[in-house]
Amino acid sequence: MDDKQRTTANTMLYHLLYPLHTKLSVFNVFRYITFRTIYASLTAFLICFLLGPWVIRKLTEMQIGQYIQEDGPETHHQKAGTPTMGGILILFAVTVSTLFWMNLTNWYVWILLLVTIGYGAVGFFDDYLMLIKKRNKGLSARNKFLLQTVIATAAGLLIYFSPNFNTLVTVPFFKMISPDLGWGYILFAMLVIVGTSNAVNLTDGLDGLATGPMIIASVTYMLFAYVGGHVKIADYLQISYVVGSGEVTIFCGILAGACLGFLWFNTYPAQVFMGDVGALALGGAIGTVAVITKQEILLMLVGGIFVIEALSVIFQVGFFKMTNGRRIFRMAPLHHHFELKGWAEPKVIVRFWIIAIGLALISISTLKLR
Ligand code: 57M
Repeated sequence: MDDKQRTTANTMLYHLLYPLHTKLSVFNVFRYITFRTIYASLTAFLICFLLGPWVIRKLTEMQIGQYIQEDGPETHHQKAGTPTMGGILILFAVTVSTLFWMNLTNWYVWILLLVTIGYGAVGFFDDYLMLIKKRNKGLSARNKFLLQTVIATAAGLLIYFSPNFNTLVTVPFFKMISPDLGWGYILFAMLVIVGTSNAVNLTDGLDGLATGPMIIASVTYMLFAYVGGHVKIADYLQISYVVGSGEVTIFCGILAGACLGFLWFNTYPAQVFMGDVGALALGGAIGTVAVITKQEILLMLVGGIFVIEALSVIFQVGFFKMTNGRRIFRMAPLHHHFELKGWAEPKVIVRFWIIAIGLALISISTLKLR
């Protein structure tokens, strides 16, 4: 089955334009996942790029500016008042492009939107409370975790009950090992989604630091979704074939496009931050992509930067508590450590991007290396 056959697509644009294919054969291209991925990415990119200045102006007018923690690195104090909650724009671009270009009869499309918009709403609430309280604290960690868990469990259940979805877990580098988690898969999916969302959120502490690796991870999963959703290629590469997951390729392209458009404004020196509304949503989205494409564990490598940042916090906080105030790093998450060592902000950011690209390449090699 090739990508043309599988997508008796039901996108809005498809409905509008495909009937014309009898008159103009060029409209046949709407059936191809590859074609729709390219234009869906461009749509998301252009929405962020073109609406960015207007959104930044509106956020500034509404005084949606960042409160900076006093105990952070000094260089961050000058960032006070930078408009935040730019993630609203990312969410808008992702939703519009998804509705326009993706096959709306595909179950996975709705699960992806549920998590992305659901986590965006949790983040929005968190950012909003932060603005009302006029300090760098929004929802309590407990409430945030609770809401994230509810949404991720709903997604886990929906994925579990998706037609033809199996509960085997792919272990990178070990083709012969794929444990079947049965019902436990729902809990596993929940952990992947919640964990990734929080890890991306922790990473989002320097200009473009989360946006860059999000683009890299999305492009990497774009490839995995395409090959894993294509029965012949999946068979050839001996990876899990997930019926209908080819459509997720388009969603990954959309994530990458939206982040790229946002990065135009979020790159150093940032004109806007994404806020929790963006960070939680993007993390939840890529976590869900990893589950649906059955490349769950691989996300630890593809999103290695997010993992390293989260681990730095876990170790720092653990060590801090166990030793009554001693530290492993000058400050966690890890990017603060390098800042306090005197690295210029862009140097930390770009070096983290370079590592993310390296990790993505190693991840792609798992298609052959096992
Ligand atoms: C949110 N938020 C940024 C912006 C962004 C457990 C603990 C380690 C948690 C952690 C924490 O709260 N992390 C989550 C991190 C904040 O950015 C906002 O938050 C959104 C993402 N959620 O979109 O709206 C600041 O980050 C900077 N920033 C940029 N450019 C960007 O594009 O420069 C963000 C985006 C912004 C801006 O300055 O204000 C944040 O860092 O607050 N807590 C921490 O990270 C704190 N770490 C800490 O306390 N470490 C301790 C250990 C023992 C827990 C230690 O190592 O000693 C530090 N964070 C800050 N100051 N700001 C501590 C000091």
